[in-house]
Amino acid sequence: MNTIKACIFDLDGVIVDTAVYHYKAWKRLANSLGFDFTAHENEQLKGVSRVRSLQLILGWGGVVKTQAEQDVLATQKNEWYVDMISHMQPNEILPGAKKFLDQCRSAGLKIALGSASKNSMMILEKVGLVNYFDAIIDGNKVSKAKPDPEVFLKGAEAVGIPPGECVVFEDAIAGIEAAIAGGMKTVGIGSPEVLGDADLVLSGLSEMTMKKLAQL
Ligand code: B16
Ligand code: MG
Repeated sequence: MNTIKACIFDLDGVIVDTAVYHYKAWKRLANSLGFDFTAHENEQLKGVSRVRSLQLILGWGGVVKTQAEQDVLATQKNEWYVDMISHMQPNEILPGAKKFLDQCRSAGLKIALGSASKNSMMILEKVGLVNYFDAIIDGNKVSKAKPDPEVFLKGAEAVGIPPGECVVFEDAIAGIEAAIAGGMKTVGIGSPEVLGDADLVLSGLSEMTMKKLAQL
C-alpha cells in the first residue's frame, strides 16, 4: 500500500473539456487579425497560460503586437471565452470524473485543484463541482506556469499533505513535468505516447479506481 492522502486535479482536459471553448475564442481572435491556425497547433495551447497562448498564436500568424495591444487582445479573447463557459452545464463534466471525486471523498482523501486557468472558479460553479474541493489553486494564485511545480506545491500545502503523498492528474506534458518536479505521483490523462513520463496513463478518469491509486 502506498500513502496517497491527496489528489490534485488539473481542470481543462481532466475534469471538463474547456479546450473546445478556448479554441473557438482563440480562433475568432486570430481570424479577426486576418489569419487562422490548425487544430494541431491548438494542441500546443493545452495547459499553457493565457498570455503565453497569445504569444504562440501571434507567432503562428507572423503578427507583431506591442504589450499594450497584447493586453487588449487577451482581454477580448477572455470575454468571448467567458461568454461561452457561462453557459456550461453539469453534463459537461468528463466521464468518470464525478464518480472518482466521490470515491476520493468517501476514502477520506484531500482534494485540490491545480489549474493554469484564471476562470476555474466559474467553471466549477457552473458544472456544480466547487464543493468537492478542499483547496483551489489556479492561475490567480501562482506566479510561475507549469512545468514549474508551484501550482501543485501550493495545492499540497493548502490541504496540508506532503508532496510525496499527493498524486496529480494531468492531461498536459508540462503539467506532468511540474508534478514530477514537485515530487508527486502522476497520472496522465490522454495518450501514453505523449504522457509516457507519468506513473500511469489513462484515457480518462472513468478508468481510475482506488485499487490503481493504491498501486501507484
Ligand atoms: P484562462 P488547465 C488551462 O487550463 C488551459 O488548458 C489552457 O488552454 C488555458 O490557456 C489556461 O488554462 C489559462 O486559462 O485563460 O481561463 O486563464 O489545463 O491548466 O486547467
Ligand atoms: Mg489541462
